[in-house]
Amino acid sequence: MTVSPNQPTASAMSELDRLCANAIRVLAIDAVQQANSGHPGLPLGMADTAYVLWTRFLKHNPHDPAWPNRDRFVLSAGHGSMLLYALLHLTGYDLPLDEIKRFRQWGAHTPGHPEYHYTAGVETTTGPLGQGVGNGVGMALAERYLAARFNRPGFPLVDHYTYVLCSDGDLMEGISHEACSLAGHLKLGKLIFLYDSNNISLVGPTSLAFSEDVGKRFQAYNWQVLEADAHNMAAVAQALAEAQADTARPSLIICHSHIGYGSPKQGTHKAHGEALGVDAVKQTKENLGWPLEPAFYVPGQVYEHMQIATEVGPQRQAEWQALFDRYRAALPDMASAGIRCTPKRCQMIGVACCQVLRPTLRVLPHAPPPARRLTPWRKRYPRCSVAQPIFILPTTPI
Ligand SMILES: Cc1ncc(C[n+]2csc(CCOP(=O)(O)OP(=O)(O)O)c2C)c(N)n1
Repeated sequence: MTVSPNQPTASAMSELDRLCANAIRVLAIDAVQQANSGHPGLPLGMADTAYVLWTRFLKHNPHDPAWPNRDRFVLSAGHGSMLLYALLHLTGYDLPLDEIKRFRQWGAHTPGHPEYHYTAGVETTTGPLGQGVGNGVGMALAERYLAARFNRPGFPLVDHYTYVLCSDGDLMEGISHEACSLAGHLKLGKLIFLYDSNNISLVGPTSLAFSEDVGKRFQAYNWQVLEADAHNMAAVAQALAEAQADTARPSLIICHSHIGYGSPKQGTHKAHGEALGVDAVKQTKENLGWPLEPAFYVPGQVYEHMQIATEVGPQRQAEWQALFDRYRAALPDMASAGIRCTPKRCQMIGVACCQVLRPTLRVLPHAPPPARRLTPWRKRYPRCSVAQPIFILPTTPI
């Protein structure tokens, strides 16, 4: 069967869409409950938004999670890791239901946060809030740099988006200011943030410690700022389409969500970071119109619908591979240099530290141009900054 990639339209969402989002919610609360550990609030709150992104916009291949031109998805609010594991499971990655049931258990492929390329399909999730924001900016910068270096007319070899799901805590952190300022300055138009704005943090409302106007702040950084009701799938899709369309500015989509959506703890910090409890899980399922038993129940039509990614993804990868084959035939030297630089073989570190920066720059042919690399004072005092992405070349044979 030939499958067209899902179009990023704001078409009406169906009951099936709602069912799929609720499947994400139920897997998250059952897994956290079984582990008696974890964070149900974010997956419950951002399930609708994440579902829209993953099924209508994200370019990914569950059968080959590391293919070079995939879109990147960074879960900066890594504490919501069950959101990501549920998405991976439901869209057909190598993450069976038994692994979901073993959330946060020793040896499981659902260890929780932070995580980096341990579970197939996890790009990176963070523990220290704000770090994923820096990672995302670094990844978008890497995309820009590699595109400038290797793309040629008719050969858009490097051409993907970087999506970051971040939370209030991420944007409170100082690193988010530095990283996002740079992203705006560099006009990283393929960088899209989904900001889970739920007004709740670890111990209470964000108003206890956070009162800035985040939208105005990002406008000042020269970002496009959009807003959407996180539970209105059509609105989220519309905002994502607008974000993609603005190629001159990174985009921040402020997603107004209810933490713990559907649970009796909705809208309170009690939904943030502990199992809901048996009664509250039951009540949540009732509110969502979900069967109470068995736990971890997912209707067949949810799998059927969400696993379309296993058909669309390989198709998109095959198209890219055909492009690369033509590129290799036309530009063999560039192609072999490019292979040494592919994200599969290289690791981009968004935040470089001074101990590794200078020696690394000496040996890496693919580091950014000197003007952005070391200004005169940085030559004397190189410091930590996302301005210095580093491509670590593979030690294994290519
Ligand atoms: C740098 C850093 N400081 C503190 C923490 C501890 N911490 C984990 S989650 C959290 C609150 C996060 O609140 P928010 O980002 O609003 O997430 P939500 O409650 O909406 O899920 C905190 C303070 C951390 N992970 N990293």
